[in-house]
Amino acid sequence: MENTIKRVAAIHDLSGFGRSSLTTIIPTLSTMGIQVCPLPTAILSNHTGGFETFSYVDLTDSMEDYINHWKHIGINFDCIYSGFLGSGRQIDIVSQFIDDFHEDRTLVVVDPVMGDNGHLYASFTPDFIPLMRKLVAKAHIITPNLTEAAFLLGMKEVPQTITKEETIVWLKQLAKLGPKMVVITSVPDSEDPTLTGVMAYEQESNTIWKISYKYIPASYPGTGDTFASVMIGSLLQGESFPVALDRAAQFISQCIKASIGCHYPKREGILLERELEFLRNRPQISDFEMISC
Ligand code: PXL
Repeated sequence: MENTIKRVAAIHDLSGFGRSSLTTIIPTLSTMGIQVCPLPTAILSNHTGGFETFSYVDLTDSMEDYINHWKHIGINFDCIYSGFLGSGRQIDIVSQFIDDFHEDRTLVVVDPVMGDNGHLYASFTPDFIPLMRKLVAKAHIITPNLTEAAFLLGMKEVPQTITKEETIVWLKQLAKLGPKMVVITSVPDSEDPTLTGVMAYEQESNTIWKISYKYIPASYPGTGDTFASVMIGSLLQGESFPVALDRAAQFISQCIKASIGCHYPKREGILLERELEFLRNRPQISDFEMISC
């Protein structure tokens, strides 16, 4: 029988505690029947969102040798998915990796992990932002949160609220950096404070997609990694772009609902282990909005 398992190169850090990056990406994509090949960028004792201290081993110097062995054994990928990068030099390494491993069928997803809630994460300085801007130019899809989108657009301050019309302008400006599809996660709904959502732009069809779900006043680190993983898993399973976004948004919303009533520190992340089984079946598609522009 032919091997039909799709394969993803996941270029992210390994944080030992807190449910982010590789510790959420691997179980999420594996549950969806996708093989994950990690290319670790750094090893941390725990992620940097909400913990005062962390140990940090930068793996920049080992990445090129690691990649050369992948070239030697001749593996190829259905998707290249990068996230948290530990140094400016890693941007060049990932950029070269995309050039070397990209084939016609390869989906390139760059999650420009840099910050959240208006601030850069502790391990980044502002000079990283223009470097990340160069990397997003190589992606088919980028998945910034509102903070990362603002930084990529060169803003110094991140607005607390944003209208649908302003988000559409941001999405189109981000697409001008190079990616064909731009997804902004965690966009508050300026017309209805009970809702939050994801807005996306597909350049080829000039279409905006808006997926809304009930706003729950809780923020957990690592949800961006889970969101992008479910989106990628769905696309590799053959779903359309809006359905992949809808599945990812529904899953995050469900995980937050499952976690919020349990009393533990939010910095430990969503209770992914409890919800993973729901990724095995395709949920009903919810009402998403399509805006042709
Ligand atoms: O989930 C994003 C992320 C990835 N990697 C590290 C992080 C964070 C967010 O806090 O600290 C190390």
